[in-house]
Amino acid sequence: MSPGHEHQVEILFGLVAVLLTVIFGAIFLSFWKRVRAENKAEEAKAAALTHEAKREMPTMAEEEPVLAHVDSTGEFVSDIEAVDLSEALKKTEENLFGRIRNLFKSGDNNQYLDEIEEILYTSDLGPTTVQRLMGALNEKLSKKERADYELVRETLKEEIKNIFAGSHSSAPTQGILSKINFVENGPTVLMIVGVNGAGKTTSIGKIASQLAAQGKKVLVAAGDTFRAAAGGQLKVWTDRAQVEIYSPEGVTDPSAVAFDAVAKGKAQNYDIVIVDTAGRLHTQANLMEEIKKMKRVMTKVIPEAPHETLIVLDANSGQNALMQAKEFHNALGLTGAVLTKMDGTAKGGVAVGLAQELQIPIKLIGVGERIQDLRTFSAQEFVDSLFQAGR
Ligand SMILES: Nc1nc2c(ncn2[C@@H]2O[C@H](COP(=O)(O)OP(=O)(O)OP(=O)(O)O)[C@@H](O)[C@H]2O)c(=O)[nH]1
Ligand SMILES: [Mg+2]
Repeated sequence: MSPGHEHQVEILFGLVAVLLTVIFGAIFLSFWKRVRAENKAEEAKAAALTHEAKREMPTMAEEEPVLAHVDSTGEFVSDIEAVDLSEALKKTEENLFGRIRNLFKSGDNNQYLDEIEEILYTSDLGPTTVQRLMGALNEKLSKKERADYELVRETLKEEIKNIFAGSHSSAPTQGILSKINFVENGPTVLMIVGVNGAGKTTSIGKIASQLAAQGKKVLVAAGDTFRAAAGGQLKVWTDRAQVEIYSPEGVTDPSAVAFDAVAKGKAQNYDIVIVDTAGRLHTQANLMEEIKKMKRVMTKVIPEAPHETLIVLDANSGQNALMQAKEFHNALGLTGAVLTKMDGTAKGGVAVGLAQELQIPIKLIGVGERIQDLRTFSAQEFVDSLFQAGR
């Protein structure tokens, strides 16, 4: 081969090598891009699922061993850590009386009553309650006495006690059973209602656990057929409480679940049937009709059922809680309230507003996310702890 030809062959080889490099490079690049796009899609899908799961499943307290006993009065007592009510009410006390205390420290005692009124109006008691408390200060204290913080405080305390006396018994509570209309020839049916996220399912878990600790045979009905993750969440709670759950697969009608659960409770001699319901706003007319129907169908199995219709109210919702209770009461005829998230809220004063304006007894209070964080409500203890909290 002549040197000219050799050179041509070299050039040809060179060109083929460059071409092959370009082709392989392009193939590799497109392959890499595809893998990267697929990875990104997977990541986006995973993120969306996590988001969905978070939306569906509210945060739940980590499972803890339940170490508790029932004391001589029948009260459920946690052995892990006793919940100190005055500790839980500290922020509420600060919001109510802390500001009044500061006012007295500031000195200008001519303006006290006007300013006290303003403070009370902004502390979730509700206008009717504020008027009643101001009336007591005006009537019971002379002008001179009104400049004495201790006398003002005592007068407010007495009047708040009087408000509770209208709808709450002053007898010491004897455990959770003393708070429900328990029928010996059961089952006793409890229906739990309220707006989204108020703490219904959590409270049901806590209630079920206390009733089970009293030796009662408890069935919890998964009547929230609306939210996809509701059944699973309730199952976690019934497992913790070690009680039975009634959660039929594929049943989407909450009335059917309520009816069947009460029938099962009756047929299988359960002491208590607790019916969970989906959260709803009192303004959602169709959902309010649905819950009325749920209540109605239970009477077909047991004419007196439900023996208790309890509204769960988030204390943080302040004045809104009063509105919710009024509307649910109009629709369903409530027998009591469970006030949740009293731990750490500054709006615990809503308890006084509820007693004044609704005359519906607060039966239980939630003071945390754990299974043992539920207390029977005693007006006496509440008022004492509230006034103790600022000491
Ligand atoms: N700190 C505190 N958190 C609570 C209390 N009760 C409930 N929670 C929390 O409130 C959130 C909502 O509770 P759920 O029991 O799911 O409320 P729900 O009313 O069943 O909600 P829906 O079924 O969506 O209507 C959860 O994160 C609970 O842990 C309480 O007493 N204190
Ligand atoms: Mg729920």
